Amino acid sequence: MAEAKDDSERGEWLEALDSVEAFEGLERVDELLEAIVTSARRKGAKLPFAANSAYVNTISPEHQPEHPGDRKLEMTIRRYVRWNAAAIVLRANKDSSELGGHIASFQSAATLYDTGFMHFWRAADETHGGDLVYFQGHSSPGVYARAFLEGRLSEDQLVNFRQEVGGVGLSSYPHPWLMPEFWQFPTVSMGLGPLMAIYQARFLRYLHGRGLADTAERKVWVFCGDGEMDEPESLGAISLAGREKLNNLIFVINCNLQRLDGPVRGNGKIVQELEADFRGAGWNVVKCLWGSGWDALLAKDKDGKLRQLMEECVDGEYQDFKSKNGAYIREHFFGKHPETAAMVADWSDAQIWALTRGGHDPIKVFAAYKAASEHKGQPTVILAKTVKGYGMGAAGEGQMIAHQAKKIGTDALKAFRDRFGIPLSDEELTKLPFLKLPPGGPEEQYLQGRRKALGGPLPARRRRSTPLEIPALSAFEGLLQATGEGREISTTMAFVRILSTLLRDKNIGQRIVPIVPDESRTFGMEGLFRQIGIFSQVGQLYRPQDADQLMYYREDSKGQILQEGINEPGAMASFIAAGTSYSTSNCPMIPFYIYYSMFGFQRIGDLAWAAGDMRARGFLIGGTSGRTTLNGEGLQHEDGHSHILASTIPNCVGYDPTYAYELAVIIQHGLKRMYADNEDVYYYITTLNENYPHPAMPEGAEEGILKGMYKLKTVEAPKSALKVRLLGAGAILREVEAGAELLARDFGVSSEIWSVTSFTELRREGLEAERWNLLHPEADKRLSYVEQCLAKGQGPVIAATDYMKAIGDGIRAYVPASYRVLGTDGFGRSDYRRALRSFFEVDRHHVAVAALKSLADDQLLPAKKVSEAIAKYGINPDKPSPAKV
Ligand SMILES: Cc1ncc(C[n+]2csc(CCOP(=O)(O)OP(=O)(O)O)c2C)c(N)n1
Ligand SMILES: [Mg+2]
Repeated sequence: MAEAKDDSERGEWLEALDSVEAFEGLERVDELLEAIVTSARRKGAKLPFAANSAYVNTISPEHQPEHPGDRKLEMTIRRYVRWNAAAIVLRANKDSSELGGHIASFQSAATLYDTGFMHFWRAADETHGGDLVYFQGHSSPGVYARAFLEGRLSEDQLVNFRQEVGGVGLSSYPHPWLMPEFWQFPTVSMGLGPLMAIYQARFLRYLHGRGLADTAERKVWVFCGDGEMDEPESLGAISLAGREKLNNLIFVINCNLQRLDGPVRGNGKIVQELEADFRGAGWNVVKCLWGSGWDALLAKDKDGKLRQLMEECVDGEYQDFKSKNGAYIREHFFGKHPETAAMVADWSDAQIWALTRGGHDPIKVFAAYKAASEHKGQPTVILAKTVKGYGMGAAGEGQMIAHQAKKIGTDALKAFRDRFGIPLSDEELTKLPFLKLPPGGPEEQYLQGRRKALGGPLPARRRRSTPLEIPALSAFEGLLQATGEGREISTTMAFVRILSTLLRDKNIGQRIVPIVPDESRTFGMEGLFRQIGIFSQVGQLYRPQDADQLMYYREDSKGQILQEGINEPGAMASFIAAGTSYSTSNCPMIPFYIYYSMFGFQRIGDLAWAAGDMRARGFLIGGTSGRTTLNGEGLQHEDGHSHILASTIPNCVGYDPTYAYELAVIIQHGLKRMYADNEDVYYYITTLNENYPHPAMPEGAEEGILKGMYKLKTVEAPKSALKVRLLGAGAILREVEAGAELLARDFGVSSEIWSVTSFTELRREGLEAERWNLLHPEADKRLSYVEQCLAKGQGPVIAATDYMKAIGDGIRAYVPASYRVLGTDGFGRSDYRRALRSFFEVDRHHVAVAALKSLADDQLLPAKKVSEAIAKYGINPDKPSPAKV
């Protein structure tokens, strides 16, 4: 009885639904259902969660806008682009496959790119700041192919795809470092593009919110592969985009169902999975799955069997269908149900084969792009279904091996030519010529006309922006003086004072972008919350708990701080967006990203590499650095290697200063290099949380501070000829100073003390000198800076650092004396600083012992003296090595 009642009731509801649809349309159905569902949820009903819509296009044919272009001309142009893109790779691989390259990915995405270039992407001009397009890295041949048709790249450049050493070549992937007037965003390390783009879109809002640039009309378009979405970075920040309502952001995910090895989700459906992910994160999802040929079939699908079939098939099958032919699809797809088989019973196999996927249909793609561009209040993701290697036939279309295909046999090449109507004879074909559109013809005019209408060519990168006026060093006068009797500060505190000074500077104060990943209080920066505010598009919708405090937690729509939460990759992406704003927005900004040094390069190394490639400028401040200086936090927090990692990035300038005046000199000079002289470098500076007194800057020290070392002082031992040179860096310089006192007092050894602000810069300079000498064997030898510094003094050289020994070892070749390095190799652990420095053998006692041992090795002292020192300072000579325990 109950069941019968249920059924009839259900029938009534369904009938009502049909009737609403028939008389008022589907939108009204949506509205009513939403209201009913909301009401039912509030009553406590447990409705099943469904994040998915049906496996069909989001935009129905009735809602499809008119395609405004000349589709015939566009098709011809696209075919030329397709051909040239393939020819670029085929020619590079003609003789050997050493150079590599990809064909199949761009062939699957050609219409997706073409539609953007023809109708959507604005270049920067006087009236518009320009859209920002993140091209999928390995689709670069397609982008080059189009730039060639536009006359922006020469045939010579195309021939030299992936052959850059001679100077005319094209980079494998988008690399601003290698093609600084062309590529804006390095995307090829999968996942970084999507992540960086989200923060880029948010940064455009930041610039707008703060009144620094008008970015209201600008959009960020991001092209990613469906395989790429498996990278945690790809999806990791999508909820930020949803939360921040970034409707200036459009993701286009090319769902060709394949990655490198095989299907992305052979046993499932990547489109449906991504739809759920993005919807859950608050995005507008536009599925573009089926080409126009399917419209009539779907219109006939009254019983829903075709839709059911579309949902039943998994991606492994969809890939297989498109690798075969029409007959195969008739049998294995439509043939699964008698109703669907009947739908195409009177179709030819060729007609079935001609049914395309949404991402290959310009009309569907245009509709999706238009909807995305006009959507309000949410970012949009377009899930475009395509075929990997589209048009490549046996050479790659839907084939497992599609991704790696870089050679095409003559038959497959002919098939490709015929399929796309490429005007080449059999004989011409094998020479793989690059095709130009007939000069002055309608296609050429159309191509140029479209880009003209959209403001100019893309991609294009601005190299230079207006130089900024940088404050003189005297602006930091307070830090150049000694801290004074009994006052102790840390370099972190000194940094905060520098930052405060800069924030107040009338020329560049507004350009400073402090970025923190939930560590402001750690670094004593909480005063800035109140002073300059935390950026929030909606201001502050609550009364902060500490509102009655002087320095309360303030969010503001004009706030200057980017508070990224516990999210180092996101904060680094903000650093990159701010650090490249001089190029992307013609608005130089000065990011200071302050974080726990251990969660920097080690954690986000690939983004730091991308920042270098992208020519980002700004300051990374590795706080609480040093393996024995951040003492209590132990193994996971104590960084003794970030400077080594930083040194792997060619244009990252690293410093490990000890004293406040060193920090001031370094930052002031960095500002000048990056923002007045337009140098494409960025800085990594470590700061410490250890408090101690700071001396005044020694006269004339600036140059040495910047080059990497300068003589700090001499500690003379009375009545002795024994001399050593002690180099100290960062936190350990002060142990070196104390060690020098021990040496003088206990062993009558005099020391020259050098503060090493940057072993990395010293090594780089040394390498350059060495290289020059190698290549100019008969010229006067160039002395490295290290050699110059140490040429005059006497005695062995001992260096000590809170970083691994490798950092000090880097200058060994340039030290004109015996050289010993103390460093902190091994896992950190918690204890007092004094205990840790003893454990890692970098404290004053070990400095003294090391100096004596060097003197003994140089036959200047009996070895017995070293033993004496070991005993005197209570060192256990048989204690296990800190690098091993
Ligand atoms: C971090 C990272 N890992 C691996 C690669 C190597 N790689 C380049 S393309 C590719 C497959 C890409 O598949 P998908 O994202 O689906 O793009 P499609 O070529 O199918 O459009 C791989 C593994 C890379 N570039 N970056
Ligand atoms: Mg793919």
